[in-house]
Amino acid sequence: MSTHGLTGTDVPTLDDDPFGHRILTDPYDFHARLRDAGPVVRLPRYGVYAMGRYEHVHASLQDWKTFVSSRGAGLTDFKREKPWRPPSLLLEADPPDHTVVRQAMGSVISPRTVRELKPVFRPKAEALADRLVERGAFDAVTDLAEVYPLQVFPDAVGLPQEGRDALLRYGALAFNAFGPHNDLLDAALATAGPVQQWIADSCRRESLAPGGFGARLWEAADRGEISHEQAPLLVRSLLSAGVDTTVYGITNMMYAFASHPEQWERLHRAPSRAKFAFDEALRFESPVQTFFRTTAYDTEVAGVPIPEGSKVLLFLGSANRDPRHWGEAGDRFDIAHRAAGHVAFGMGVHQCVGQPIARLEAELVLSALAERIRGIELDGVPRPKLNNTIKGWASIPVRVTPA
Ligand code: OVM
Repeated sequence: MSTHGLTGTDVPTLDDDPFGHRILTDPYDFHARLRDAGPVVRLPRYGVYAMGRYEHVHASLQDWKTFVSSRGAGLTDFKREKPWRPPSLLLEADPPDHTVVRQAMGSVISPRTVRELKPVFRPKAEALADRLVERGAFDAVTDLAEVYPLQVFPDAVGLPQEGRDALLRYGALAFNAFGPHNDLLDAALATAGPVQQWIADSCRRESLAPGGFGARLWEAADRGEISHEQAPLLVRSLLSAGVDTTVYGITNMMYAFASHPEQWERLHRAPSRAKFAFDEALRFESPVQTFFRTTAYDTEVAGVPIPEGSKVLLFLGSANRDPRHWGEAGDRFDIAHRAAGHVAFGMGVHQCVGQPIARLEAELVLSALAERIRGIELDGVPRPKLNNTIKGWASIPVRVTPA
């Protein structure tokens, strides 16, 4: 670590590339160095500031007036550079605009919606669990985590059947696009044309089946809660944030258990703990690792000055293991941990609005498996899947013992 004077004050500086393959594959040593370097650190490679400690990540996420989202939640500053797509009305907006749109989305994804979806989602989780247990060995990513969300979510939105394979590719593109224009973003952009076209077509009113989330967003426009111009962009938010996030959430949860078989045994003895186990897995290996904010004016965090217009990279995955907050147990996966307060869904006005759906999917899958499976273990070497923002695995071979 070196320190360079910026405004006369020393700000710790790290030369690492947090979007390079090495750190994306295994970020945890870097996270520890980031937290130990100070509450605010400079990453000169990208000309940005970074925070990795729970206290300051948490506080910055809550402080939407200072750390704005309307200039982009990625490396691109929308005030200086053209975004790769029209900005999201939810993620890339501030109050008061954000508040209106968030309310409309919140009325469509309500606790009631989720109660109604449960009887639709549950049998599919149980049927999939039955098939996987019967096989005895399967890939927790390609046979489970990439399968279940796509069995339930696109139908709940009311999407056309044809072309749904675009969903995962669009998610990979959107999450890579928060990072720098590196090899990962280039690879996603190479096939982006038809993917973006399918997404745009699917957001139109005519494409969306009655009764689904998509149609209900258009109905919110009919009621005047949002405008008819805003409706397709809100549907786009569902498609951007609703698929990969849950795929990676279930993936990382299965990785945590497969690499901690003793935790699975405890879950098997008490499958009703699935809800808490999901939170602990999100804390332990957070799917969304980072988001940027931009400072709206000159500010100061823990005595460190940050000038107006600075991009600030918030390391959610690092905050979720910070020993200053979680103690030495922060690095351990333990389903008895009180993981409440983790920032894997964000915090503050932007905290994940789709959370009830993500929880429903993950809890149904996990409890169905926990009831049927006594033991789980790795049956091969997991292969990581690299993305500038979302952390997960391409393959996790597992072997299971039926109950
Ligand atoms: C959006 C959105 C929201 C959260 C995450 C995200 C691609 C996108 O509103 O489009 O990631």
